[in-house]
Amino acid sequence: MKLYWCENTRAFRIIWMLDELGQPYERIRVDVRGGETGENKSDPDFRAASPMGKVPALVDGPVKLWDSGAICLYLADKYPEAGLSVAADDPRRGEFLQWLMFTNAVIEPAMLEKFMELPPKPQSYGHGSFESMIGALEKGLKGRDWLMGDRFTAADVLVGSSVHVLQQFGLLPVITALQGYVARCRIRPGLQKALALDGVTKK
Ligand SMILES: N[C@@H](CCC(=O)N[C@@H](CS)C(=O)NCC(=O)O)C(=O)O
Repeated sequence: MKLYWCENTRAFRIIWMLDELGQPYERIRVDVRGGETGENKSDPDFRAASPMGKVPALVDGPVKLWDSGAICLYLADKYPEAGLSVAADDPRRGEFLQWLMFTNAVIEPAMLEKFMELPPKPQSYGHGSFESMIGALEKGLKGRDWLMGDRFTAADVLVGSSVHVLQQFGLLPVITALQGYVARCRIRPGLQKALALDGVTKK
């Protein structure tokens, strides 16, 4: 597998995910901040893998994926022995998918609303509001170590990575269930590895 990656981007999620899986891969840096002349930005293999020129992108033989949520689900399903997915015939598959989509569909647009200080329009925005996003997350994590209960899954890689960023930016409310969750995520070796990589290669 080839992972197109850049430091300090959403690609850190996939470094974490691949570490949880223990699968080998090649990491290729794409300087997404360097314009068209940035390292590997116009590499035809990268452009073929990522039509929008964004990272992360993953190539696995003929398979090309260019969204962190899709990549996490693909990898979790491809390596079921790692226990990061919930099988298609499991009654809890729906709940798993719900949380798996929550980051890109709800947390990220809600974060943007907060960062940009956009006027709240909870009925128009698909993500509702920053507050309703936090409320849903708190409810989902109450009394649980992970989103699916005792089991850490790919949904935690996605949600955990965004909650980590929220806390870095001082936006994570002081709510026991959320603070405990981010602390549990931060001691995962895969997240530490992803963050170290962001630090050491930072330009
Ligand atoms: N929904 C995508 C978003 C990917 C994305 O926006 N990546 C940013 C870095 S975090 C990027 O590559 N930006 C460079 C650009 O758009 O040129 C995902 O989650 O993978």
